[in-house]
Amino acid sequence: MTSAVSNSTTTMMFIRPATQAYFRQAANSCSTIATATRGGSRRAIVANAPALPSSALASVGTSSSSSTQRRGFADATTGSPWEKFTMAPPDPIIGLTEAYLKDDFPDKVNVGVGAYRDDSGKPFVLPVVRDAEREINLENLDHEYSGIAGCPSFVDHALKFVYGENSAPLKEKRIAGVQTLSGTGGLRVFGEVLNRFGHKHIYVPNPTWGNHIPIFTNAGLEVRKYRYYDNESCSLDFSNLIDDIKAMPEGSCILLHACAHNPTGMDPTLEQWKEISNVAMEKNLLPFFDSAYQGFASGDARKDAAAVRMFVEDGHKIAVVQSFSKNFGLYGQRVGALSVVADTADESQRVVSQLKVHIRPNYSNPPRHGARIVSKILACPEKTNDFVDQCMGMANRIDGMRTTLRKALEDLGSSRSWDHITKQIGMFAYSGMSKDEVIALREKHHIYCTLDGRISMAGVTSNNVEYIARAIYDVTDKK
Ligand code: PLA
Repeated sequence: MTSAVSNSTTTMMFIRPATQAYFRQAANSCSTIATATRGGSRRAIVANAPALPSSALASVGTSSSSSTQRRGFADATTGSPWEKFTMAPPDPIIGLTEAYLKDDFPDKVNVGVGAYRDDSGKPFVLPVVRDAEREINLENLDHEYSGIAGCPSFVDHALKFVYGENSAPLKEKRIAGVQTLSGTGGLRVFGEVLNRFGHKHIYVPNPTWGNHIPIFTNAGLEVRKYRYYDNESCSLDFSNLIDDIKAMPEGSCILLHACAHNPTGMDPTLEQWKEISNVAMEKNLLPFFDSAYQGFASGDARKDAAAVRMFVEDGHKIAVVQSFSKNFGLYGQRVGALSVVADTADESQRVVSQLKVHIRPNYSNPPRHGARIVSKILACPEKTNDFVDQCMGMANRIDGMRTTLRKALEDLGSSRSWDHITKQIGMFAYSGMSKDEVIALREKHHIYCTLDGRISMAGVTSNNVEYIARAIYDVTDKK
């Protein structure tokens, strides 16, 4: 068997706004290397590079008490400690929004970052979120610190949301849960905890959300990839996925997207999840679910949690990180949770204590407001129903746009097949466009999507879908 389980490269593409040359340079660059002089020796700082070794961190930590090291860091001629810092590349996803905002073309389109827009292209605040906020405002709450593990009632609701009210380990108080700085913060905390408790590597799907790689690298883990997607057939590469899982060292941690895989929009079927669960059990793997789109994917939160719940029922001691950015539309409020299924209630308390050890020196404790909103909604059956309807409304609008975009491309007479656009689910269409086509889309038509051809369907509206289809047709068929 030839396994593609491989060490990741941490190369990340980047884009810059202004000129064609800029875009070309971005597309061709794998990393940006800057050099800094520190303590007399030159070090290479690579964009999205692995975390500094602990010896280097130690010297950073002590530099403030050492005038020699301070002098070594400063430039000899100007004396500025920052002289040698070169401009880092923009983030491959968030950097697109920055470039889009600078573009003054009237029909520009941002389908880069996965942030939901209503059909008029505006950011959408769920009405039930507005209601909850109004009630919270009337309560005249204070702004005291939260606990390190966050708001306990939020954590309770978050766990029920993903594991289900009737989850056995939940009832037996065997699930260790903490509030986190949204999904990203939970991923980072758990990455650090894995590293602290002896894991040297983590497996992520290829492809995966780009930020997974620097998150885990910075947490001290080597990021390895398992095969996930077949670009030829635009579908799940299931047999190679299973082969790669079988080739993983016993006990490895494997990151799985709970639903609406980012960027491909292709999830395993329930039968395929079962097979993954069985193989993971044979290899004694630690399944770690990134659940960033629960409810947002199919419109049904229970359905979107099916894989997580199946793995728990199969007896895996999984970990789950939840984001409430997309489903509740609380992007900037940074609402998330991290949880771990333990053997006993006592063990789960010990796990929480260790999670707190990592959170405290990191960001001390999480923000309150967004967690209060989610708690308020999930504590009230009526509000929960409103949430379900409104979340379904977002999922349905995206689904409708998938059909419209595909049809528009077909009506234009595109020579390519676009049926994967409607086969995929969740926020993104993994279009299959090449890097050059994506760049042409941006340069000629002011449409911003990521260099891997991922289109955020959440930014496609009745007003821009025709324009997007014509532009895609132009860069893929006409060239
Ligand atoms: N996990 C996955 C799979 C994600 O797609 C995202 C967000 C996160 C975690 C983190 O979300 P949070 O920290 O806001 O909870 N991905 C977005 C945004 C939607 C981003 O890149 O930050 C994306 O455009 O891919």
